[in-house]
Amino acid sequence: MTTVAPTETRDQRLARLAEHAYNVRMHALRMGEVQGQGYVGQALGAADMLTVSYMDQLRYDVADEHWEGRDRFLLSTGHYAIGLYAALAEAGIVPLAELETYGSDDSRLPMSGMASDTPGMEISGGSLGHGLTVAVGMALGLRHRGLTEQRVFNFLSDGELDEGSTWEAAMGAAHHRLGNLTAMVDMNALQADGPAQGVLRTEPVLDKWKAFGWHAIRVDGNDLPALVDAFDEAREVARAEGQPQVIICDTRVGSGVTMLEDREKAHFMRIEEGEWAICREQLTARYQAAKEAAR
Ligand SMILES: Cc1ncc(C[n+]2csc(CCOP(=O)(O)OP(=O)(O)O)c2C)c(N)n1
Ligand SMILES: [Mg+2]
Repeated sequence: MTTVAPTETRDQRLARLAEHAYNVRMHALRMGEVQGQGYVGQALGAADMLTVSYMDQLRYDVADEHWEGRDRFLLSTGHYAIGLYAALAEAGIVPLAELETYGSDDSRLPMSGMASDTPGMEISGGSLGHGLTVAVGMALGLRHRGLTEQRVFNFLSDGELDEGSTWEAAMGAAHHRLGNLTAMVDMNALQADGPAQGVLRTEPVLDKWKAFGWHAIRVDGNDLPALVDAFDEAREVARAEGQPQVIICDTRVGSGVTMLEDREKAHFMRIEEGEWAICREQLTARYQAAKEAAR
């Protein structure tokens, strides 16, 4: 099942996605409030990438998470699980009411992504730098089994570009001509220890992926029209046999909520009790203003 409605105009498609992205951010705030803290900044920053993935690009069956014909979405970054749960809820794979259990004992939505716990969670992330290696194996496996229409998507963080295993996997994907593999990198310029480029300089990132044999695209990851174009371009390139694609997305931590966008210590945010309502108001105001401007 694909979520793209074939009769939609581009404007309708973008308006629909903008609403989904707003909802995804709301879901993330809802979960964040349950715990009073968490990786909320990453979830908001990656909300547009996750929205385009789940509400526009991926094929899946809401009623059957193990459907063989599905595209696989692998979240390398276990700590981004709150963002993925928000997208899974918007897609209807995780019930909305369940978001209230986020991070609690016996919840199917633990703070770090666990394949054993959550519907639609393909791998357990957390130990960074492993997602792309698993994605390469999965893409090879699909091809060997003759599942040539199915694609593997891997969501990576910029911190994972510091891991040697990521680049081994990148080399392997090009060597095996895995055209059914699409990576997306959340370049939020942040790591646990501070600004990403201060921890280890990885630029020029676009040139590096190209040199590794990938079809590489770089976009503003909070610009929905640009993101849609980038994903469409990757889909044009995608084949069971061919060139793997990477979409490098420059995002802003906390995107959509003004008071969180410039927060220091943004890797793991503590948000005070009275601030959640303000976060929601700011998100809604920004969304409504953009909607008006698009009229
Ligand atoms: C292999 C490995 N090394 C170190 C860590 C500890 N760690 C957890 S999050 C993180 C930051 C990684 O960068 P990124 O994912 O870009 O951080 P964010 O943008 O979420 O701040 C690190 C180093 C880990 N989880 N796995
Ligand atoms: Mg980062």
